[in-house]
Amino acid sequence: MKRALQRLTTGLGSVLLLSSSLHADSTISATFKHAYSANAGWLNLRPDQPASPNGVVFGGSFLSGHAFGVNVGWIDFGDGSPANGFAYQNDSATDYGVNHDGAGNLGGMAYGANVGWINFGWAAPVSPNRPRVNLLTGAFSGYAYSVNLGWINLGGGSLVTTAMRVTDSDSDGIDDAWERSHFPDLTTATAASDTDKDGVGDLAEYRAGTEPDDATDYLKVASTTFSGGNTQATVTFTSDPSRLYRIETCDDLVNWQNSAHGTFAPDPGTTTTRIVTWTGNDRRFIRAVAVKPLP
Ligand SMILES: [Ca+2]
Ligand SMILES: [Ca+2]
Ligand SMILES: [Ca+2]
Repeated sequence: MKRALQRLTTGLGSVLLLSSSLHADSTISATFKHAYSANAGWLNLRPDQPASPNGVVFGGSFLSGHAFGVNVGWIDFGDGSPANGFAYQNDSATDYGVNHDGAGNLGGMAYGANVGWINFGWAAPVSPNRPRVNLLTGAFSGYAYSVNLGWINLGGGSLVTTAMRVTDSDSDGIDDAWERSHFPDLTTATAASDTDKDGVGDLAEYRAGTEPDDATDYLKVASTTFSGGNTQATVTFTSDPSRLYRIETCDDLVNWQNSAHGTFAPDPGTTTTRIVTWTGNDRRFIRAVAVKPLP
C-alpha cells in the first residue's frame, strides 16, 4: 500500500551563528553601495574603502553606521545601541537611528549635521515606495525623505546589503535584540529553554520567527494534500515575513533533500503554499524549514 507521511521540523541547524565585533565592516556591498538624491547627488553607504568601519550595517531590527555624500557630508544611521536593546525610539538626541521591522521594512530616522533628519518611516509597509530591503537578495528599494534634500532613492539596483548582522553576546544562538524584544533580559531564553512550553525551544522559535511566549504559535505544516499517485503534494505551512523557507523531502528521515523551490520568500500573510514533486519511492516525508535571511 502506498504511504505518504508528513513531518515538520523547525529550524534544524539551518541558521548560521553570527558573531559581531565592535569594529565590524559594513554589510553594504562593495559594488552596490549608493543611494541617490537629485539635490545631493550620490550617497555612499560604504565609505572608506576597502574596509569600511564607518559604513552602514544592516541588522535584524536596526541599522547603524554612516553614509557619506560629497555634497552633504556624513549621515548617521544610528549608533548600534538603541536604549531598549532592539529599536531606536527616535525621541531624543541619544536614541535615534534607522530601524528594521525584521521583515525588510525600514523605519526611523537618519541624521546629518548638514542636512538634518532623514525619515525612513514615512509610509506604511504596504506602500510600494516604503524604504525596504529584499530579504532574499539584499537589494534596497523605495525612498527616504528629507525636508532639506527631498526624496532619496534607495532603489534602482545600486544599493545592496550582503548580510543581516546580529549580535549574540551570550552565545546562545539567539540574536540579543530578539531576546530583548521578547524577554526582560538575556538570561531567560537559552539554547535549551522553551518559555511557552509549546514543545518548540526558544532557539528554534527565534530561527522560525515565531512567538516564544505564545504556545499556539510555532512553525508547523498546516495541511498536506497528496496527488499524482503519491508523487506530488500540495504543502501549506505557517510562515512569517521575517524568514525565508525551504521545503525538504526524503524517504528515510535521514537524507533530506531540498525541493526544486530552493530557498524562497514566504507568501503574504500567515501561511505559505507550495507544490512539491518527487519520483522513485512511494514513501515520502516532507518538512518545512525556516532560514534566517542574508546570513
Ligand atoms: Ca543571545
Ligand atoms: Ca516555545
Ligand atoms: Ca511559540
